[in-house]
Amino acid sequence: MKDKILTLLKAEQNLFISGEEISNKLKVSRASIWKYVQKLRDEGYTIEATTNKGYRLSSSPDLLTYEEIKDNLTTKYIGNKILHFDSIDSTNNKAKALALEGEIEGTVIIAEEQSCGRGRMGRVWFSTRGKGIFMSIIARPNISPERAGIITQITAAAVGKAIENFSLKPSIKWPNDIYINDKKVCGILTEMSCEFNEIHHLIIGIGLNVNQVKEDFTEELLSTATSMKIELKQDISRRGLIADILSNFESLYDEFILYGNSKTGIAYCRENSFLLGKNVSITKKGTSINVKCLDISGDGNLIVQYSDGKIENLFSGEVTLKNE
Ligand code: BT5
Repeated sequence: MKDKILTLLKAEQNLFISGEEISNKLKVSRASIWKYVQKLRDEGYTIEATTNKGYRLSSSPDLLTYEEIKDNLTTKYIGNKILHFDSIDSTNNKAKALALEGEIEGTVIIAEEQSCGRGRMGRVWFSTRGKGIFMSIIARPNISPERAGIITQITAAAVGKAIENFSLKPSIKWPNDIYINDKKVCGILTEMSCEFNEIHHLIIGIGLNVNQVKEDFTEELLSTATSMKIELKQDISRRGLIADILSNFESLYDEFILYGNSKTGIAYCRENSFLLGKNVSITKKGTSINVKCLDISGDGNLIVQYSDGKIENLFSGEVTLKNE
């Protein structure tokens, strides 16, 4: 009911709507309307109330609820259902639990804050309240598990393209990081549940630093992390950005899943790669080995060359630049 009242208030675009009209349209008592208006105010909406005129929405908080995102959303199925949490351990954990219960493809879990945001291999993703994007998409691609790496590349391209709209220059550090001016602005955590040759579900977790200022980062992260606001020196609407990411993702994902074509996403990752042409060190079975990054394959693998000239396609892994 709260969301329905909000929709009516938004539809009036800064004009008053009487309590009677809301009550008639939604078949709800005037007392209940007042109660829901209070709840909306607690969430940060500014709603004026006058005895003669009724209610008027004068401002909305920068919240990543479906109600706030839907006006910008142009997707067909990705984000048709958005579950928004004020605080959660990890959006990937929640998405995984829901996927196991049968949640459909395209559902997106978003949180304002994560208490246990995760990176790869048990690492922590630092999630400042209300300032970043912390979200997970549930996907059920009908592809073999070895091709799942392409989805991480497609996601990186979707986020990269959305960042570019702000005249920033993102570069993608294979397989799952996005950098701006040599600092990490986004990390992607793709987790898969599969059996033999079949994927049950993929959880695509995206952590993007949007409106953090330097003081929001820990001392340790300050030298390696950045946010779009730090780079751009202005606040950014997280709603519009999320809608862009989801829309970019849907078109690249559809191209791949429906037509087997991953060229656009991979080409973007190649053209905006942080690694290609560079000498890096990779970790294999706990040992560091120096290699040169040659290319990204059509399957989203990193093609590297060892010092003895041998060339190999890496499916996943840790890559460290020589000076990191
Ligand atoms: C990643 O792991 O970069 C994947 C991060 C995915 C986070 C999203 S948020 C929504 C969803 N729910 C989750 O629980 N996770 C996903 P990795 O490549 O392992 O990098 C982790 C490393 O990045 C850490 O060890 C830090 O060095 C650094 N880091 C942590 N928080 C950061 C931040 N906010 N900005 C930049 N770097 C960060």
